[in-house]
Amino acid sequence: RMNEQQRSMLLQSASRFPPPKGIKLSYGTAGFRADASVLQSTVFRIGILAALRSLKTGGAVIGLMITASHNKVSDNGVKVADPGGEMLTQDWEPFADSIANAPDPQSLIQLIDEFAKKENIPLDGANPAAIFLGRDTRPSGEALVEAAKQGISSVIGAVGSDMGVVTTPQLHWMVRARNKDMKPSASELDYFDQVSTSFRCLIDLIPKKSHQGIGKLIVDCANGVGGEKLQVLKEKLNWLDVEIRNSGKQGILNEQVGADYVQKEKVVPQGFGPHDVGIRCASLDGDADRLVYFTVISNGNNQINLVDGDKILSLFALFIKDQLSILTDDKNEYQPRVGVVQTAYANGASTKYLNQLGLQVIFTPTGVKYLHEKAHEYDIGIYFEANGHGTILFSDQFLCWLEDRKSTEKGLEKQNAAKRLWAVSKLINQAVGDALSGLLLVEAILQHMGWLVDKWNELYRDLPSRQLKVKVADRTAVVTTNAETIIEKPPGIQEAITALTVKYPQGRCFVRPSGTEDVVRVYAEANTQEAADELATCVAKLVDQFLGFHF
Ligand code: G16
Repeated sequence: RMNEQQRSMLLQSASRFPPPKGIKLSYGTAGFRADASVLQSTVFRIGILAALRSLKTGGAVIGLMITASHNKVSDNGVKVADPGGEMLTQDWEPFADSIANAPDPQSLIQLIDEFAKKENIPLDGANPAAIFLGRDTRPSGEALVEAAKQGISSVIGAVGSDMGVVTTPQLHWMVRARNKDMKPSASELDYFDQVSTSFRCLIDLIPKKSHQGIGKLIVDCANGVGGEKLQVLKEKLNWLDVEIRNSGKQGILNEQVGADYVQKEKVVPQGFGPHDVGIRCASLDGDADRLVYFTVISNGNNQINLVDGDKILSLFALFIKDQLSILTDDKNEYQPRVGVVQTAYANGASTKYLNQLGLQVIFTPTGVKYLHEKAHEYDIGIYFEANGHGTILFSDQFLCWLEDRKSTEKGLEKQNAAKRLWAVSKLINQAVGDALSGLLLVEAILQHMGWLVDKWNELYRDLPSRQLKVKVADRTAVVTTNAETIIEKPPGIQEAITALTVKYPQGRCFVRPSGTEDVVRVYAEANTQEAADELATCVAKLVDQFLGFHF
């Protein structure tokens, strides 16, 4: 049972953070997200949750990140990182939901008390709890971090360490580094050291013959935190051939810039235009956990060739497969299992390509929490959402085997392949999708292959697709199944969508409620752009008929 001192501390602090009236918040695809003005009490309460999670996991460091990632600048949100750096365990989401919506301090404390009992969480003040806090560049971030700190310090023994303005993946990395890799400092500096060292290692291992220039890279940083951090890497790597744009000095966060905009609208971000034709360009999102590439089409009226998350996944898969085939053959006792994880948004052509590479492709619902979990089932699990969020996970068993290989392999080729895979495991974020380390890996692989961006883009040709958003009265009315490809509720709509879809050659279409914005998303794919556009528009109208504001 909670002791009296703890109870009165919680009561006192909770009364300073009343929940907003008439608003129901829910834990979505990646934590809570809403207009920043209504989030104080939610963030305060998630501060408490993070402290409880740390107590539950024997004092491991938990991460609490204030960000609304790709959403507009007036929104904000909170993501929680578990001890391994991954997203908060899904079993705790219902508790997060219930405390976020508790109407008053008394009911909040009752919920905490009951949950602590059920989960056997010691609330007697005898145990330490540690939380790393971070935030993106949103103006509302500072005050929300303060609210989170108040939540943390109302749990006796809990200590929050403020990491300041960081990318979301940096915070997840630090949490993991502290808990799993036992790095005593686990600071941002360590992050920069590790990614730049492993990047350099990959570059040093490039065979001389493919060592040719691949030209300059321009990065759109969504006017977010990524700009400042990429600048650090640029200086550390003495990397002259990268130009940083939309770094946030002017311009509004995520407004007509960034990975979400570029991937969904398929047009150039602000600050890009005809003068960039032929140059390799990339876009990060607001908290730098997503990455896409593109090139500007000449005379194309701001159109782009999009190189999305699926293509990044394909490039990574190809490289990993190549290195593994140098390293192993049928005679090897140990055959590492490689798995690829995608969602329904994956372009059909990418799945076909990955299958042709002989890789096993698995589908999960949208949200890194699902993809990450699935990828963990493999020795090498590669996951990417089409929107550019993804990474490569390596199992402990595989890394042990690899470590041994690095030194015991006789042939230089094999030794180098082992070293490359090792460097990839150090470079690419093991906790969550990370635009900065992902970008460095793309750059290293392109240099290794001696590939220009067009060559990469031609790995396969995307089926034309279109994504739309529809505002509806209540998006929770849409319930999906089968990795979000089929609508179960409301009745009738799925039949109507299917009837439309079969009219289009290579047609595929699905509808799901967003877990980060108050909209329903429509995705359509077909053999021509006109057909994909038409299918998406027709289905968006259907969604409006079934669920729109028709009072
Ligand atoms: C978050 C999640 C992603 C997800 C995206 C969109 O991204 O981390 O896994 O794909 O939301 O989700 P939804 O379609 O449900 O709105 P971010 O970059 O916004 O944190």
